[in-house]
Amino acid sequence: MKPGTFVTTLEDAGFSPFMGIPCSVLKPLLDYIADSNCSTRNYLCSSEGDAMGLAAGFSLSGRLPVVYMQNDGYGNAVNPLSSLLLLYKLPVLLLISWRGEPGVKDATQHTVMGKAILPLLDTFEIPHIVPDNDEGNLKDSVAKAKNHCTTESKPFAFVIRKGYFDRHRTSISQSNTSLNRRLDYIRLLSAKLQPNDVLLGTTGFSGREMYQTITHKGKFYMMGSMGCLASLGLAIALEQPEKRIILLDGDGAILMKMGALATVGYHRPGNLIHVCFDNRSYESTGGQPTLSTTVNLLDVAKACGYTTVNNVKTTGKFEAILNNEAKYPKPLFIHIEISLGTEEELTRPSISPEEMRDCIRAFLQ
Ligand SMILES: Cc1ncc(C[n+]2csc(CCOP(=O)(O)OP(=O)(O)O)c2C)c(N)n1
Repeated sequence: MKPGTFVTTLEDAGFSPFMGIPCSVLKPLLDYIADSNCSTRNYLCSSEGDAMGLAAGFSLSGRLPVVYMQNDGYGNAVNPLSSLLLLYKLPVLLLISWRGEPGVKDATQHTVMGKAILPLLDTFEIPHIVPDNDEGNLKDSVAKAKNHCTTESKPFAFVIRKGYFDRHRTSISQSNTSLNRRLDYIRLLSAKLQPNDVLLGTTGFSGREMYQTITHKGKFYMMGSMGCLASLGLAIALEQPEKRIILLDGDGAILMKMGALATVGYHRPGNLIHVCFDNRSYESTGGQPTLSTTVNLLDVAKACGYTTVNNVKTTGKFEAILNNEAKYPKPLFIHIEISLGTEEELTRPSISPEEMRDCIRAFLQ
């Protein structure tokens, strides 16, 4: 399906504006919406729950908003969906990508939600359609969605399969190429690791690059649960005070669950180093912009109670911090500004989540 046809069909039926969190399946759609020829307004936000709150406000103002998300993000949307949109009967159109569809090859982290998404929509009594490529059928489906939203005053969902959208000719990704890439920092860190260090990587490219590049035993790639790395790392830091716990996080992930920084600041583990790779983008879903362009994450970490915060724009400065790391009281937040770009051959771990769990558990004993 051409993303332009899709958006125009929705707009013609009165659906707009758009808001949400990206998924690579929706990349062509988001590339199209970012295109200057597209009249639809897209509101950036921090999480799928945040997007649902926005949608409720637009709905109260008489609009028919569209919230896009990955099916994993449906988990974040559930609370405002149930106790705001469904409770007050506020219509919204949900565009949910179907990662982990049973029988379709996909990354492991989508297995549970891949099976659950349609039954979950049924449980919430949200009618849903899995659209095919036919433009006539799309018009009928959009009319059905519009009719449900206006007569029942309730949400309706489109569940979008992998490969549904054709590519759009221009891509959102833009980068500040004067900066180093994340991989340069990960390689540097690899050379400075101590045998007892615990290295935890987030959803997205940070975790994947770390897992592929670094052979250190005490590593763990938290491949799903976007935004939970600080909480996970905090508990390990509190339980393992003799080890250095190093978190490799992304700006999009931190923004999604920014409250976790307050939890870290409150408990103040003396052995936690929290690295934020800030490329101002959701790079792993196609380079869509995050809110980090207008958020000073360094100030946020400081206000949340991190003992030391540092901004880094060069590998030289990062190296200097690592060489004198004992001088920086923890928790230490290192905000690294990076350019876009990763390895062409970036793989996903070949071991299962349970094997990964067993490796890190054994290391932590
Ligand atoms: C709850 C949830 N919403 C959306 C996604 C899809 N997703 C996977 S990685 C990612 C981008 C992460 O952005 P960032 O933390 O900035 O890291 P980068 O991609 O730049 O490495 C997104 C949106 C997800 N996995 N989980």
